[in-house]
Amino acid sequence: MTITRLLLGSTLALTLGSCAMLSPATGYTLARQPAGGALSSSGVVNVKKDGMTVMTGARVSGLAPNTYYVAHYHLQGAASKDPCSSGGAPIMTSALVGRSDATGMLSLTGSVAAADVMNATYFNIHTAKDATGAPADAGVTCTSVKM
Ligand SMILES: [Cu+2]
Repeated sequence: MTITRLLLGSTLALTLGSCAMLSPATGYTLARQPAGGALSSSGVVNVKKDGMTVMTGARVSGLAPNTYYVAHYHLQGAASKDPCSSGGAPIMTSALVGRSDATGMLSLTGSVAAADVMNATYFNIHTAKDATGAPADAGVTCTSVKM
């Protein structure tokens, strides 16, 4: 188990090393956020660094239909070492607001200054109160990220 983890770790480091030169997108799988209640959504986030900009695309299914959602990158919080449980502050310049379709599918895309999100440890999606993107909960789905 330990050996497998070490090997995985070095493979990841090599992959990230080559990514820095070629800057392809890094894909993450969204999982239910511990604070997220009963919704069991699934989805992916693609993060692409392009010079001074980070471009983000998220596709999530299994959400409530016709509902506004808001995504942010977050700084690490103190509540847990697990980023998605840490309760960290949202990075407001990274907010992406969108509305799910009638089947509960949500697509979000946007870009943010790389400097703004360089210390982010997770990306999550909250139910939003409305089109302004004010969060209505602590987050329904989340992934840790390495910027
Ligand atoms: Cu958030």
